[in-house]
Amino acid sequence: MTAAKEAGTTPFQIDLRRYLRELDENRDLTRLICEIADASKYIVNSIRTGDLGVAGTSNLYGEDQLALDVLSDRIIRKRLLHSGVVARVASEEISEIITISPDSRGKYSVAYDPLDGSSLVDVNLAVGTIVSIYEGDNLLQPGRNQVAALYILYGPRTTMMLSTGNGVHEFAMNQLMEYNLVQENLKLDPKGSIYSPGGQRNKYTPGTEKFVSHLEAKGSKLRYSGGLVPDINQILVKGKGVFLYPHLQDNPNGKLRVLYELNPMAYLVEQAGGAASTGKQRILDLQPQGIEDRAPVFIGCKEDVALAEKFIAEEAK
Ligand code: AFP
Repeated sequence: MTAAKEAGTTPFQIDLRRYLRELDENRDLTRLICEIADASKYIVNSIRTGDLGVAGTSNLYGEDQLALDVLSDRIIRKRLLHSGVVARVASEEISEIITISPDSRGKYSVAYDPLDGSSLVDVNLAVGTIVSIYEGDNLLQPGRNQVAALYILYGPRTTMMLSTGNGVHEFAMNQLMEYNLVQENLKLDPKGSIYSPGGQRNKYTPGTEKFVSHLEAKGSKLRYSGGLVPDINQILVKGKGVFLYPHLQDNPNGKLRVLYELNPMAYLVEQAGGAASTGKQRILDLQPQGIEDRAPVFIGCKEDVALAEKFIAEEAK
């Protein structure tokens, strides 16, 4: 039975904290997730009204940081610092892992992208916060060891997609800026009918080109916003589709970051019955070498991802 049904209420009446309590989640993990949820209230406000300019600094990838990137990072980091349950953090906006508590017993480590897709804020498209959570202090371990992952999508509505390893559940921010359950246990169909292709098409390798041509030939609809969070959210909520940011002829690792983007998204999509692959191996089995690692990705409905892997294996022959 679902937590919503056990409580004898409609899903809309269950808030995030209560939902996690009813799922019998660890109290410290619940605290951590709720701290991130609280931080997102301030990020929403910054996105709505904040400075759209550059901060004059760059991140570990050498990309210009926007004032909003820096502010969102500070908002989340401060919450994690004072939560009392965090050992280490890594942010896409800072160049090293920060130790918050040297004693990691019973604590969590968090990798996060505070404002993914921030270059879309000036054109008023949707952006998001992505979070990956591990027990202990090791952030350089395979993503299959995550104990929770979530993203928050700042679109026309603010929603959160969360998994603590028991399915993936959607919450929406209400007028009091609290998250209430919208739907539990989202599931992906085996095959999708939308596709989100990242990277320049004329740089695709033959296997990826064949995969995308196949999707087009079967009538899949193109849905690509330039923001990973809204693109993955569309696939999860509609229950069908595949997102790719593949290896390119001049860039074997694609663009997206393993710790901050791929692992948490792969965890959520697998929890919904989907798959996430580099084209050659499961994303969640990658052993990160450093916080800056990138990898190609094919993520979404299981059969679509398997087909991409098949075409990519054939290109190697
Ligand atoms: P920014 O954070 O630099 O805007 O990048 C967003 C992102 O990492 C991810 O959210 C998108 O899926 C991807 O980049 C889009 O990349 P392209 O601009 O190359 O399509």
